[in-house]
Amino acid sequence: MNQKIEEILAAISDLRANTEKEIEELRIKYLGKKGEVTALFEEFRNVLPEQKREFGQKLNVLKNAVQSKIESLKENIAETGAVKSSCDLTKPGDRMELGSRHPISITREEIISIFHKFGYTVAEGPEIEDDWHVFGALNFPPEHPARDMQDTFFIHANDGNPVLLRTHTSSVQVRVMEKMDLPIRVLCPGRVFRNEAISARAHCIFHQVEGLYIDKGVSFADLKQAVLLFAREMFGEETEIRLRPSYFPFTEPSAEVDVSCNICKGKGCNICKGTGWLEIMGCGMVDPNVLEASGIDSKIYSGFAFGMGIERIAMLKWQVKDLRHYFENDVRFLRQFETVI
Ligand code: 2NL
Repeated sequence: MNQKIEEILAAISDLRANTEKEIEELRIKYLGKKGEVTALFEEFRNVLPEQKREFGQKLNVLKNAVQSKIESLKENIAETGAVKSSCDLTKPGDRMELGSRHPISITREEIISIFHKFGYTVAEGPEIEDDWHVFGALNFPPEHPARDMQDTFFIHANDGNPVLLRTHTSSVQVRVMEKMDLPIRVLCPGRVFRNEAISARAHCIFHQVEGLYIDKGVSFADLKQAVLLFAREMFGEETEIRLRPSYFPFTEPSAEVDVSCNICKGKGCNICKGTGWLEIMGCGMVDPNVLEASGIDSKIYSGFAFGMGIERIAMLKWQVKDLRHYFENDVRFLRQFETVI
């Protein structure tokens, strides 16, 4: 009996309960009709008369200890709604980390908002394309090197028709020309894919914005003016442009556009490699074959188109030296753009 009293006394200091139901279960375990303490009181009847005084005192101490433990568990629950914990609920919480826009998104939105003022809307289309929308409708001859495995990611062939990843967003403009009423003024932003070795200046996935304007009487002068206004909105009021003759299968004539270097103001620095000029895009008058391939009468309508790499525009704007920063998502790089928008 002595040993049992000691055991119960040792056990009660460690008793824990989270709910009133659990406390009631403990009360029944010790003090209920068939409880452990109640059983000891039953046993007390058989104790020798000379030992009754000693055991009587011990049993009363035990009963009081169990009762006061149960009372203190009840108080705990009434005070906090749960057992007191080591957590200080009055302390301020952890700060929520806010993300920032990616520089490619910031640049894409800026390009779109500039052309929005000139009346351009945005169109998007599939990244996985067929040969017709990427090459055929854009006046690429069957043996053109851009169709080569080395430049284009081919996925598989559908009844002999290649299925591939688009190498430019012109494919979306072809879809617009096939479906939409004229005149057309559209911007096509999106990811494009080229099978190139990754370096500081090239990546196999990059982002483009292409633009297309088709109406009666659209001229090369209109193209020059649109490009000049865009360059001044994007790079500053002082910016000058220069057009160099170039070649694309889908435009004739074609040109590459340079802007005056806004770092050295045209004097020549290491950003513009001493030339005072930076290339920003390619452009040209839409080849009549391209208009006809999408069912537009090239005797009545003419148009211009342009295309630019978003990574390149963002590199020029913020002097990013290595294209790979855009794809690595290193927060030390990304946090620098927190204050831009
Ligand atoms: C560049 C050059 C260019 C176009 C894209 C285009 C689209 C259609 C018809 C005609 Cl549907 N042209 N797009 C025209 C000239 C240049 O992109 O350097 N892109 C990064």
